Amino acid sequence: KHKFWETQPVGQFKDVGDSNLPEGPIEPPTPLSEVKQEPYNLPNLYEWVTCDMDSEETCNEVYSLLTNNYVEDDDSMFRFNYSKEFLRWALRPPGYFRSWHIGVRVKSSKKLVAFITGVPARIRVRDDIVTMAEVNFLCVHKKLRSKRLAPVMIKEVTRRVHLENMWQAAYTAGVVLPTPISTCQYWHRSLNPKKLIDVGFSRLGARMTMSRTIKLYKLPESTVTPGFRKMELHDVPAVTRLLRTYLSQFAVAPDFDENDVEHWLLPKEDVVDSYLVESPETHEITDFSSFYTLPSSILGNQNYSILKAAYSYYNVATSTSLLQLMNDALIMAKQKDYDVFNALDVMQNESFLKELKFGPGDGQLHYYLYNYRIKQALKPSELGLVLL
Ligand code: NHW
Ligand code: EN5
Repeated sequence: KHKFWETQPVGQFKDVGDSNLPEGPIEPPTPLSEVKQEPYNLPNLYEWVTCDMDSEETCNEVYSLLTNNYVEDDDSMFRFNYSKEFLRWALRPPGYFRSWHIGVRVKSSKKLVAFITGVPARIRVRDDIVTMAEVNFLCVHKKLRSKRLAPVMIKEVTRRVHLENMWQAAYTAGVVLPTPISTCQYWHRSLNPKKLIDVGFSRLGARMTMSRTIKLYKLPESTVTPGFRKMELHDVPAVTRLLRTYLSQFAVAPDFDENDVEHWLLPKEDVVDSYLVESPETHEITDFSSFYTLPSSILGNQNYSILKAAYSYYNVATSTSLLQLMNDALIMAKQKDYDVFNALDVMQNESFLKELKFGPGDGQLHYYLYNYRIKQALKPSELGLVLL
């Protein structure tokens, strides 16, 4: 059934539930001298390239490959439309390797037809802090699908990760592969219900009129938590401390230091938004909320071409409830003209989803580790990791 994945060091379906297998790396590292020195073979018409995301031209080519060929929903009504600024941010975190930004071009025309990326990250699995690659943006042009190009891309990124002496990876996908460490549900909170219904993202509920629906999703004009403000550079140490303490409770979570927090969480217009609560009395940073911006192209609608979506990222509440904090995040997203606010049922998100009028979507997100076994699948609430 999975001719490629059966050959890889990942949890296999036949081993699900086998409690005799130990947690941890599936195979040991090999000496670097034994890592294949040459790239894997591609079909003859194609060549490997390393994509320089600093180059405006390369970034444009990656952007247009993904805009036209990346992830769609099950009914092909929407397609992710990561912005160029977002891609630059996602692919250039502290310690990134240019060699992990891998493209495939047609030799004759130089057209970019496939892409895969890794970025380094320290991920804690229970008590074990592991330096991993986060693999993302795997994309093969629609006209080159089902030719077994994806396994070659995955083997090539694996080889380049090994060359940096890293032996594990984390990735998410909407499809089931061998084998998820957890399966999460997408939830959606309408901010602009009229548009969402017009474009087929959501439907008018039974016995609901448009005006009742608009009223149902109305939010206050401004945030309610005293001391709620945008995060600034000088907040990095305090946010890092707050987040590290919070994430320590989850079975799988990033091990963020101050450099990581500055990169991943300092606000960047139309890429990542972060807010915090500074106590009006003590000036302590007590709460934190963030979301990233990932629009989707609306495929074949007369009136609209873009759906503006915010995705819940990392949130920590200590002085107020997570419910009130996330309500303020919804208010900010509404102020900034987002159409929908999306969240997974990870971390403590279940505590606010229903009350804040999120509804379950038709998509799931499966989390995976490469070359690291987990004894039993985790509950989404045991995951402290959000990938882009
Ligand atoms: S998930 C988003 C993936 N991208 C898309 O869905 C975009 C639209 N689709 C496409 O471009 C986020 C193509 O359909 C793709 C497959 C390229 C998906 N992950 O070439 P073939 C990520 O980027 C397996 C992993 O004929 P294709 C995470 C499939 O099961 N494997 O198919 C990426 C089959 O193998 P099997 C996937 O449709 C994580 C084989 O590919 C997959 O033309 C990557 C078929 O290949 C997916 N999303 O191209 C893994 N989709 O064994 C990283 C399909 O079942 C692992 N497949 O026969 C770690 C590496 C680093 C390790 C470091 C130590
Ligand atoms: C790697 N980092 O399916 C990511 N999205 O629910 C790759 N559905 O938007 C993995 N089909 O339910 C990506 N509206 C996997 C996800 C791929 C994209 C995807 C789903 C997630 C989605 C929407 C639109 C469905 C359109 C028809 C959806 C219902 C919203 C409704 C709002 C009101 C309250 C009830 C729910």
